[in-house]
Amino acid sequence: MPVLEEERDDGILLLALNRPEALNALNDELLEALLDGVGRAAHDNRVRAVVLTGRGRGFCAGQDLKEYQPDRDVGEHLKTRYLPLIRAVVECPKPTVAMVNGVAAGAGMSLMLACDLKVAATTATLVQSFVRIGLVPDSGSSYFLTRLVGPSRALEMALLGDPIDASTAYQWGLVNRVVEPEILREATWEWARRLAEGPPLAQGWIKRAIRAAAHSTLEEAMEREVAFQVQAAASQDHRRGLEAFRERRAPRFDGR
Ligand code: T3D
Repeated sequence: MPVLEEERDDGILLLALNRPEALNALNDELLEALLDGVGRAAHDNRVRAVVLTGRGRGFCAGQDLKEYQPDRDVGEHLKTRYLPLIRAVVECPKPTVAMVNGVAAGAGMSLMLACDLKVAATTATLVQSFVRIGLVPDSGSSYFLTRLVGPSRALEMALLGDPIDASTAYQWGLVNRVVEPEILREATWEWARRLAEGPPLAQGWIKRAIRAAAHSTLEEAMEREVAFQVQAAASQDHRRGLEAFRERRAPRFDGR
């Protein structure tokens, strides 16, 4: 069985971590497959939205601790395996959605946080488990968490390592939507389908603008908005959007 399963549904690419016996913990094979999958999605014009999920009862339990020796070069491993993956998800020009079916722990939570939108089952939990094994948040967790929930809650999660449930994650802004497990796929697809029908060029610029705004001044952000808007306004998708608006029908965007 492949450690990463792929399903295609029109413009939606589902990447499903498939090591359910280990709650989809990340070994090198899975890390490589994920980097490859996200990288291919970025360049495949048929893919308009990417959904990440886990098979079984977990989303992702972070680094596989059974295939890990503390005497290895952790810095090298993070730099060559985890950081490229997190960058690939964040920089993917297509919208990414985490379909959080169960526990997201350690770097598994970082992976979830790197996605643009998060739809969680009521049964999902999020845990900054690093501290429980004497480690510190990595793979972007300190960055994403602090920006999303502020330093106080980020410190609470990172220092105590207690799991939070989906409802708390929603209240804190870590996930966008919480639904019953039976309708997780349907609810995720509802958004993924809309994203897949959206204007790809504008979506790519939206992602870059919002991400960059987190560490920009107002002036820098407005300058960036102008640069992106000039390009968006020149796109065929924009003309199609305007036509559709005037004709009172849904637009068809194709990324030109
Ligand atoms: O160099 C580097 O790579 C450094 C990078 C580090 C990045 C990191 O991600 S460090 C953080 C690593 N992850 C963790 O510390 C999480 C460890 N897991 C847990 O704390 C718990 O399993 C959970 C909170 C995630 C879930 O708890 P629970 O009670 O629902 O499930 P469980 O019974 O603990 O686990 C179920 C099975 O999954 C179990 O298998 P078994 O023993 O019944 O055959 C368990 O061993 C396995 N499992 C869970 N997490 C991992 C794992 N196997 C390997 N690696 C895991 N991370």
